[in-house]
Amino acid sequence: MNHKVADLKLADAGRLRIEWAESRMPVLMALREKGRREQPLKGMRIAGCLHVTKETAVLVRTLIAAGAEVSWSGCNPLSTNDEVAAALAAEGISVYAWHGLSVEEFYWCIDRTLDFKPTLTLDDGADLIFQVHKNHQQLAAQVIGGTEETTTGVQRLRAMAGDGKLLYPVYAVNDSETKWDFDNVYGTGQSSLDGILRATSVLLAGKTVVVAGYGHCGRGVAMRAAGMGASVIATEIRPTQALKAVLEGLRVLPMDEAARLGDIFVTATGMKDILVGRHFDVMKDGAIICNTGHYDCEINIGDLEQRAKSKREIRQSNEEYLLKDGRRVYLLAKGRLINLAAAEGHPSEVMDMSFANQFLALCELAKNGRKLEKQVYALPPEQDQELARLKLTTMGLSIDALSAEQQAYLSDYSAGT
Ligand code: RBV
Repeated sequence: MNHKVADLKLADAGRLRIEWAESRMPVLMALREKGRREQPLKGMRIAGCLHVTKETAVLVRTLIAAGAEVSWSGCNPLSTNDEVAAALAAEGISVYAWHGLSVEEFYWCIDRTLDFKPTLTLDDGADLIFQVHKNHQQLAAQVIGGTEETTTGVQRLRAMAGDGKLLYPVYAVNDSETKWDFDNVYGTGQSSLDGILRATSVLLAGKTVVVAGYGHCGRGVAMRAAGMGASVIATEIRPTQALKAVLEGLRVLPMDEAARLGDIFVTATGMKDILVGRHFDVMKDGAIICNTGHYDCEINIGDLEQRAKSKREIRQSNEEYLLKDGRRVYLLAKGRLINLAAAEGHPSEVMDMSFANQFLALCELAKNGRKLEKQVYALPPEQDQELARLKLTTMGLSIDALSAEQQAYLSDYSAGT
């Protein structure tokens, strides 16, 4: 058997979800048709470790249409959509993923995808590529290259390349403008609020939302929370980011002060120990806490457990911690990324561009990967312009172009007042 999923009977429901996503991902679908004709991934074996969602399924089907063999695992214990996993397995695709697997099972699934000796790897958070480097180094020689989807993964792979430890080249898909400037901002903004609302159903208007980290993801969450009528406080460590938040009209405070004021806390930093014991000690009764960063280290759950008298699951993805002094704190999705654990991840329309970048990066590796150094590479910026243009076209939008005279003006240093 080439798969392990929760329940194959969910396949029909999963197929419908995937079809729905396909109807919202025109750029990737156009690349699929081109790939079907040109077979750029023929002969490639791709091991993927990325949230098993309806959007990911569209990517997987596209890779196969372009000639690849694929074996897949999820990249987070709580992000797999079991219906989608069942649909992929029923299509004969090798997939090892189910919602709620343990950490041991998580690595077991990754190992199964490595059994078929990939020539390309695809990561979101770098767990698969680390597993190759840690436990399966003998596989690295035949891997032409890899791709990485997210900020946290790219950061770690750069550190690894800096130490000379990276065994094959990696494309940092996250660093493409058509990824980080859209997926990270609008994707995270909407899907994180989606997760919070599905897990709580609270009214956002009038709430104080504390967003930890004013990077692209934090900015997206802050913008959307403000749009729903919340007053938003940002916490930061970089002076320039803090200034941007202030000039966007947000309050900026250290977390030690914000902790007393927030009704809802969202961590989006990529750093550990953002919410710790001393913060839980001063939070309001009823405070809601969640994380949208890649790893579940931003909220120190051990500190919360220590302060709790009891806990119960009050609704799906929502645990009530009754603290010793009688206050209640609500932890969503066990501190794992709220948008994928409690909702469906980013909407298809924005993943359309992220996964178009993934697809093109893998095609480029299949063609020219052997010529690359063992480094982390960015995709060419022209690709962003092409993808954005294609996206605009599919939205029925057209834009202006410079005339020949205007082009000349760009490099005319004699022009002035
Ligand atoms: N992400 N994928 C989805 N719907 O498949 N939603 C979010 C989806 C990715 C996103 O690109 C981000 O970089 C990563 O999840 C964080 O793990």
